Amino acid sequence: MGLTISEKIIKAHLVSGEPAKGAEIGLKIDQTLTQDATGTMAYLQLEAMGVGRVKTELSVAYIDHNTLQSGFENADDHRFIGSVAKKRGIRFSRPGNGICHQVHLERFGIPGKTLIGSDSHTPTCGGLGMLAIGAGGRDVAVAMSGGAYYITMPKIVNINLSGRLSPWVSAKDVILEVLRILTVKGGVGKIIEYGGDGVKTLSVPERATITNMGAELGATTSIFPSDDITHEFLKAQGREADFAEIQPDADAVYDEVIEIKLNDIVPLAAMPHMPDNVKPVSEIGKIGINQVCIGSCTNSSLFDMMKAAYILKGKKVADNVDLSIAPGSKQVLSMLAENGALADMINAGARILESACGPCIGMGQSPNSGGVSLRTFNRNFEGRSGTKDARIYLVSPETAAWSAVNGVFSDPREIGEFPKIILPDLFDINDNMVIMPVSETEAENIEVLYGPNIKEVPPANKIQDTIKDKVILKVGDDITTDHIMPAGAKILPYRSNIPYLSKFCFEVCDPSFAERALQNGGGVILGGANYGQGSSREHAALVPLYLGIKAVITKSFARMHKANLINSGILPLTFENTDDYDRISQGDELELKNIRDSIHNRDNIYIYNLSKNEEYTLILDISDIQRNQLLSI
Ligand code: MIC
Ligand code: SF4
Repeated sequence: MGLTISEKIIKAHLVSGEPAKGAEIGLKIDQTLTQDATGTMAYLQLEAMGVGRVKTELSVAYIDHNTLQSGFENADDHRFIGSVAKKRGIRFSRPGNGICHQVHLERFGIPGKTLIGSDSHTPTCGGLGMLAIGAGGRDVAVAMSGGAYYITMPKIVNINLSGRLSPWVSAKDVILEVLRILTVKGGVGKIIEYGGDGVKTLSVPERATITNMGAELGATTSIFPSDDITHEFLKAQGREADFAEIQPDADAVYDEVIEIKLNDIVPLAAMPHMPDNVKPVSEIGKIGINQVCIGSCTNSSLFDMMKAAYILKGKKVADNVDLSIAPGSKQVLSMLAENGALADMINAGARILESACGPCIGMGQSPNSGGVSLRTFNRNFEGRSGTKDARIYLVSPETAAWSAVNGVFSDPREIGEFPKIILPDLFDINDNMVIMPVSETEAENIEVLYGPNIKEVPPANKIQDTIKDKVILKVGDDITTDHIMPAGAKILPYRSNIPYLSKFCFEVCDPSFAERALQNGGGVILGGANYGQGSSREHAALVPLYLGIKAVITKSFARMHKANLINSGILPLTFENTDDYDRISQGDELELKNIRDSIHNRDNIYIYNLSKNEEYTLILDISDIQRNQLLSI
């Protein structure tokens, strides 16, 4: 039987288990990446592991999230990460060098290699034919120290692309179409592998837009073949030697095949407040808008920026619109400056932001009250922009730029003839914002520099045999890690300070939660389906741990959050019968007994609702390695 692309890479990196669907497998990790908002926790854990030098082929520490230095905290975090990087053999990408995923795609990703990153959009490098997976900071620290990365062998879904995109329809519309079909839960437990003739019509950055937003499907990762187009891209990045062709075997077997005709796709938008709430732009109508933001790891490549610049050239941003543009990397920004496109953007009235995550993570550009904001980003969760009642729409750079000029939601197909945008044979290559680590001997003289805001990582919970506690919070379906542990300019500087951060836990859903949890000495959280979707941030587990949460009971969990809960010693339990969710109310007193034995014997766990005098069955759906991990804390 032939192999898929993912199976080939998995086979070449397998260190434990058999890659049978649903079985646990351990993978050798070739490369890691971290960003600063999750990086401090990852490096604190790496330091605690006592690792001299990292064991990976390449590890890069990026500073791209917390770049607003309105106090000493972020600068201290940058300095801490930079000092660990220098000492431990990690490359350090300085603030301003760009968004981790865009820079990694340009400068470091290699087809056929494995990459894990402490950021959910790590699958961006799947656009290069790399098996790139998002993970919690602790898992990335383990990989840096030479340990395997464990996943449940996913199902492999083939999305067969045929035809070619119509003018003004873009890669963003492809992934929005996939989200419309599969929803934010549709990728859970799956790798999405793209194939078909249509693939040949998409450049590497376009493929990367598609794999990037596979994170919003909940997929383990997404991947494209590595072919002639990948070869051209790597050559233009001066990295021809990194090229390797990777195609699925002709008789590869997939668990599911989805056909998408590129010609049938039209400009789409994800409406507030979920990335799968997708509608054609033409159906949304010419509604008034207040803000447009172009950038983020989804849409900040040179190609995307050139399209936006073409639309803006010689025009003026509408008076009612605030347009900001953040090119994804120093390479993109400097090339826009050299070819004049940057001047076209500035002359049209765009506000140019530094090459970083910026508004995507609520670091500035929060919209006005009730504002309508069109963004080329990947997440439009409620409150993430920093303005709770703002309405965020996710669109392509073409739709964003054209709407900014018109002042209303506009379909870019109105523009007329599509320009020929020629990408360079050779990109500007200048890695002078990547600081190399020192040699092993010199490393002895390097001091790791902590700051006063960098506090310890709380030790994981020791699993008790009995939990008798209150349901301290009940929430619904699709709770994101942005609900559990919000981001934004005010809170992000405290990513290294769990006690301070804890004040904001679940602030979007229930501002009194943190205080109530502290007063009660913790408790149990009750959640709906796909609990913990979205980011990789382990803060969404470390903060509940700090607040004394012992178990989270849900209808189902998102992959990375579940792993982060286990790393923190918080039990991720699901209902055997999801209707039981409705039987439990916030405030009910629950009792779970014989927990350690049940974990050990792989038994179900029974839960008694002392307030309602009822009993329900819970499942702890985890691997043997995770069982041992929980029992050994
Ligand atoms: C995000 O897009 O939500 C983030 C910020 O990049 C997160 C990581 C974090 O919370 O620091 C992610 O996607 O993993
Ligand atoms: Fe940064 Fe936004 Fe991408 Fe997260 S999704 S890595 S915040 S640009």
